Amino acid sequence: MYNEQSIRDRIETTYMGKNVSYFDIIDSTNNKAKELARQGAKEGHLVVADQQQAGRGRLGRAWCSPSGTGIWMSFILRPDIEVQRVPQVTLVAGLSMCETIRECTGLDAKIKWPNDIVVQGKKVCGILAEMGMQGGKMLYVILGIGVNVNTECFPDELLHASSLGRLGGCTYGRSVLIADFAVRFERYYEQFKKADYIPQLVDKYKKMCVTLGKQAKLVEKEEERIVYVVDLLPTGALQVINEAGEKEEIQSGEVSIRGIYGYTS
Ligand code: BT5
Repeated sequence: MYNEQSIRDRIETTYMGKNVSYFDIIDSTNNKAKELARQGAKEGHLVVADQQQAGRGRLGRAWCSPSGTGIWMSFILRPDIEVQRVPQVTLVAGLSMCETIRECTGLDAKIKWPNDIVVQGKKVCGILAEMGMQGGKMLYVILGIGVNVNTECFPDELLHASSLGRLGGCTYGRSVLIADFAVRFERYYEQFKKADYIPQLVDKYKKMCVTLGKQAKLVEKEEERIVYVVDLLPTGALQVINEAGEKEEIQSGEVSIRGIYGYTS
């Protein structure tokens, strides 16, 4: 059973996911969350759909969101932080979801900077944070998360996609995963808002991140180049050494990063 009640019944947080709007079919949970945010929905409000007809990734890319198989959800956040810190919300969510997947499935989940969770080199989750501004002031952040939970088949073009069910060899409860995520995310998000905790969160993120300490392919628009990934900076940017031996900072949102031999390695 997967519906508003099954999700509500399991959520044990103070405010994250306490209000749930559930839909059998929707265009995109991020769109619905934006609409609700503009109407004044509170921080932590959660929009969930069983199926998305126009699920989105970054830079307008499509997100495959069939019915009965995955978690397609968006949280409304209203953090009182500087706009430059908003991309860090993606990292906090990635850390939380990586822990959730490990805890609920036992699978060896890793984070592929900035917004993918991978298991055995396959993408099982993607995160899309979008911001709403008015008159130079940030009104809300929509944190959209897609997890392939029990998906059996993917379109041929999604070479790097897989699901927890396929990799774990069993079926997992979507409401259980959402509830576990909400607790972890609420805790880390509260810490994240108090800037003192950033070094601790960055340390935890680094331990689960597959992107660090190796060569990688940076894909920027049409251009590809090889860099060595040195570190994750407290700002959430990646520090790399380019082919000329110079240090550069790579901000999320601008680029995709790939392994040289495969999706992550
Ligand atoms: C992401 O973008 O990975 C962010 C995905 C966020 C989806 C959630 S679902 C709930 C909420 N509502 C929305 O409309 N969106 C959010 P990006 O890094 O740009 O990756 C997109 C790429 O991943 C696509 O171009 C495909 O190559 C691949 N892809 C598409 N669907 C996938 C899937 N179900 N599993 C794995 N990979 C997929």
